[in-house]
Parts: sequence; structure tokens; C-alpha cells
Amino acid sequence: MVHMLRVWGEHGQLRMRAPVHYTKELAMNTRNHVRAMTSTALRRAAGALAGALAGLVALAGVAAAQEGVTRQCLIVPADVEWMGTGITVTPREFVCVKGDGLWSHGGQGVEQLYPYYGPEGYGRDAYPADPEEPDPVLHIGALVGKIGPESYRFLIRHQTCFVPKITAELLLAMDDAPGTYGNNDGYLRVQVVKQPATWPLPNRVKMNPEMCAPPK
Ligand SMILES: [Ca+2]
Repeated sequence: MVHMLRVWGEHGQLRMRAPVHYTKELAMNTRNHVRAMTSTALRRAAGALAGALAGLVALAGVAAAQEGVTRQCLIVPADVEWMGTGITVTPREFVCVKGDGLWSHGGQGVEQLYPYYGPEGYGRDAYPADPEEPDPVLHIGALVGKIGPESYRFLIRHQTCFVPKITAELLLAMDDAPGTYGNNDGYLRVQVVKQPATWPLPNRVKMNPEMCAPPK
């Protein structure tokens, strides 16, 4: 088996590639040049090794940071006005909710279709008859949540993370006008990830609601 010697330049380009049994001759002819290049290559290798070790240490840090993380999968049907999740959230937690799938709020609009869309919602297809009346819908068809049955709803759409102000059960639903859930169809897979709310809070939380099993 012929071992190949490879020497890289400062910018990563391959400077030299030769069978090892040629290297003695090369070294005799251009000893100083090869020595300089080889030491550069060795320095690069040592640097890469140090980088890899630092990466392993960082990964260990991530693993340690993920202690206390809980991940739960839910199915949120479009036709349930508010679904209790059985998940209690507290001000000591950083909670992320992410949805995936297609659902529909029905066809009660001026448009001649039954739209199906994701947790981002559909948008408004009709306006309240009385502009003085507060509109009960934030964004029709969007995934929304409440913390406890008496609180205001908030938009989740594709993903929202938050630190709750109170301790209560997380409730989830499609946003639709109260009493008009009967003609809704479909469901979302939803993942809820909770972890201790220690600062600095995470900049990114990896979530995969698409991996949650569909309803049986
Ligand atoms: Ca509806």
C-alpha cells in the first residue's frame, strides 16, 4: 500500500501530493521548503484537532443545557374551540409551541372555496358587520393559545416561545369566531418544549412537530 503525503497551503489549497516513498528524495532536494510546508500542515492539523475538541466540549455544554427539557406531542383538532393540553406552564419555564399540518376554518366567507392552510392561518375573508364591535378573531385559522381558561388568547402561528406570567394550563385552538367551529376540518401536530427559564434564554429551540404521530 502506497501512503500519500498531502501538504496544504495557507488557504487550504493542495500544495503537494506524492507517494511517501518519494518524500525522502523530495526532502533532500527541497528540505527547507518541505519542512516549512509540513510544519504548516502540522500546525493546521493541530489547530483542527483543537477545534474538534472545543466542539466536543461545546456539545457537552449543549447536552448539559438540555437537562430539564421536556418535549410533548399533541394533536390539536380544528373543530375544538379550546383544547386543554394537560400541560401546566409556570413563570419559571421557557415554553415553545410549534405546529405543523393543514387545517380549515370552513367556508363561511365571500370566497368560493374551502381553504386548507398551516398554523400561520388564512387571514380575514369577512369583516365584522358592526365596526364598533370588537372583533373576537385575532387571525382566522391561526394556531392560538391561552394560559388558563380566563386569559386572553395569543398568536402562536408556526412557532412562539414565551415565559408565562402565571401558572396555569396551556390551552390551544384554531382561531375562529366563537360558535363557528362546527364546520372546521383537519388538525395540527403540535410540539410543546419546556425548559427552565434561565438567562440567557435560548436563541434557538430545535422542534420537530412533523415527527409527532398522527391521531389513531
Ligand atoms: Ca368555522
